Amino acid sequence: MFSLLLLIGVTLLTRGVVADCRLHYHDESFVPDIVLRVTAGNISVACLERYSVVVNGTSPGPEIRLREGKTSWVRVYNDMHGKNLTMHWHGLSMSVSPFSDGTPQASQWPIAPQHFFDYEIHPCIGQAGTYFYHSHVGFQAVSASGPLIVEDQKLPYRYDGERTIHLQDFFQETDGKIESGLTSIPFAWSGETNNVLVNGHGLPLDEESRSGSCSMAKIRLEPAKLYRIRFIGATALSFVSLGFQGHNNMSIIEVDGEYTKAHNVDYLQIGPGERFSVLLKSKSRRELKRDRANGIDQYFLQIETRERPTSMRAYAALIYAGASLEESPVPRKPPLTLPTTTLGWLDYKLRPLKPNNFPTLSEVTRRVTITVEQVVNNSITWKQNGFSWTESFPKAPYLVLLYDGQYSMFPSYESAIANGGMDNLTRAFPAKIGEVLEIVIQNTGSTSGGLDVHPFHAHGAHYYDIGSGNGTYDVVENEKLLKGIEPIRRDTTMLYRYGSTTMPGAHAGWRAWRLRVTTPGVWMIHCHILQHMIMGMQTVWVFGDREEILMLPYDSVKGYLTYGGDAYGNANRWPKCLHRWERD
Ligand SMILES: *[C@@H]1O[C@H](CO)[C@@H](O)[C@H](O)[C@H]1NC(C)=O
Ligand SMILES: *[C@@H]1O[C@H](CO)[C@@H](O)[C@H](O)[C@H]1NC(C)=O
Ligand SMILES: *[C@@H]1O[C@H](CO)[C@@H](O)[C@H](O)[C@H]1NC(C)=O
Ligand SMILES: *[C@@H]1O[C@H](CO)[C@@H](O)[C@H](O)[C@H]1NC(C)=O
Ligand SMILES: *[C@@H]1O[C@H](CO)[C@@H](O)[C@H](O)[C@H]1NC(C)=O
Ligand SMILES: *[C@@H]1O[C@H](CO)[C@@H](O)[C@H](O)[C@H]1NC(C)=O
Ligand SMILES: *[C@@H]1O[C@H](CO)[C@@H](O)[C@H](O)[C@H]1NC(C)=O
Ligand SMILES: [Cu+2]
Repeated sequence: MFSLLLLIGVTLLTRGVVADCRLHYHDESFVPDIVLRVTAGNISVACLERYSVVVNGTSPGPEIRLREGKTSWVRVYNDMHGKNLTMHWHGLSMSVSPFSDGTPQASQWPIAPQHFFDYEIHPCIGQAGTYFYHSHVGFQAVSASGPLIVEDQKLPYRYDGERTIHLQDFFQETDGKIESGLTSIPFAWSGETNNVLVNGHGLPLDEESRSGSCSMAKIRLEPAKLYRIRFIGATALSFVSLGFQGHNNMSIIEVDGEYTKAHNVDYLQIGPGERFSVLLKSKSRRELKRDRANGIDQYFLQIETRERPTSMRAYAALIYAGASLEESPVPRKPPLTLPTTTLGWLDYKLRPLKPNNFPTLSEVTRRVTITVEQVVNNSITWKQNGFSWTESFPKAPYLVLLYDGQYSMFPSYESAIANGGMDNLTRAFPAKIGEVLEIVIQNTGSTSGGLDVHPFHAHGAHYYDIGSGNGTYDVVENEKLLKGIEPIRRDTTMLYRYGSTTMPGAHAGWRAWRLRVTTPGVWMIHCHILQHMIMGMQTVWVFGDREEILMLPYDSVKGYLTYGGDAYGNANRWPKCLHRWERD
């Protein structure tokens, strides 16, 4: 139990949910449900050393499990010196815990070095699924991430066991060097990924660098079982295609935390930020016996990167009990032929397991187009409707500025409407509660004619993904493709490229979403490629009017409004935390 702290005891009624807003001292009597400790140091990955930010000493960090409909407190320690930190709960909507979303300069101050912060997380009923946590500062998420599973009260599919496959990139340069290169004049690229890691494991591509100190990931299976395999795209840059050798097709049952009707595929395409659960039937004893008689006793998960100058291939091993080889050599010849990028993969094909209140075109109140463009000169920046957003703008988080009465940072709705959706003074996209937005992300040729792919991710709420295509979005044509179907809700989907070059500024591919604006707050929509984020490919959305956003009494949020304020604990001080949900 926690000890109760004085003053504020207002109970708010938000959308039928009783949200609390009492301040509590989280002293020694308060026991967080989960504790994560973040440090920076040298780690050895895939036979290489790298100075990395890690959670609980490892990359990926430990898998954490929450329950839908239950409030959990996660205490995150920034044990680093000279580095800020936030933790983002990727895919969870954080609807009533606005200071817990983990976006620096949007919803909260970062956790200062040698401080800790207690995140209140309440996955609502219906949000069970596959997520991950990651730092939202600079390039830290390349290594500071881990699986986050929201367990079901009642499973809609039955299976015998589950496995998590957390995919990450490995860059040799440090975060600091990569960040400064991407933002300096002249521009310096991070380089390409050295490897794609599965659950932190990988073998170097060149044989000379391999040694006993690293190995590929082993995924252990028992025969004749149905497994739920949860794939997490926690890569920084890599967009991958992957498949299992020698196994039956996989059946997709969950995407980005929402259950779907089962859909069979023989490969997956996963961009940074996306998650998929599939059901996979393991081999029967008879099949294993037959294969062993033919000298096969292990199978590979084959992973290949796409849409980069060169394609990289990585493997993990599927191992059944009794396999003769424990250490898997890399196959001499790739066992699978994985397709090149399938443009529009699964668009219009997946269906929600339960009706999801998909808004029709006639319900759409406003269409906002985010036109993305790469501006190339001595520096390279990404712009949305002519503006970049990085952690250095604004000087304090929007939510903090608003609570602090700096209403000039409240985006002007009128100016935004006049300007295609964005208010150019605050660089924010405002929307009113109750609006149904159609958000179109429009790819364009860079000032030097280049094109790239971008996994677009939204915080705050899941959107209905209404597809993608070449050229310019055409609402009439797309409506034909949507006729009679109910698309699923996602939080990350790919903006493809339909060629590697085009004319500067030419419209060259789009992705579109519909969004019911229900949750007041400050939420980000951004490309999930970490390099692109640092280069400006982020936007901030302000949902609700001033009163709706500033729903908490000022006295109860004071500790959140300064960097290192009372809501943040340290060695000498317990934090004073706002409880929006009572703990069950
Ligand atoms: C992380 O490490 C701390 C101690 O260093 C431990 O108390 C905590 O349980 C660990 N968290 C998880 C999720 O394993
Ligand atoms: C980490 O490893 C790098 C490369 O091996 C080395 O240059 C550096 O000194 C090491 N740093 C620490 C803190 O051990
Ligand atoms: C940490 O964040 C604070 C507040 O935004 C900022 O003033 C400070 O420069 C940051 N520190 C580092 C090392 O980036
Ligand atoms: C596996 O999926 C592919 C298409 O994705 C299909 O052509 C093939 O028939 C499927 N095989 C089985 C055994 O379902
Ligand atoms: C290069 O482009 C950036 C982004 O548009 C701009 O801020 C900068 O002034 C440009 N520099 C030059 C030398 O043109
Ligand atoms: C900002 O938007 C206003 C319209 O609201 C427009 O008049 C002005 O030119 C814009 N400024 C810039 C720098 O884009
Ligand atoms: C996309 O459209 C452009 C312009 O019409 C065309 O040149 C290109 O071939 C198309 N790409 C694909 C993959 O359809
Ligand atoms: Cu991008």
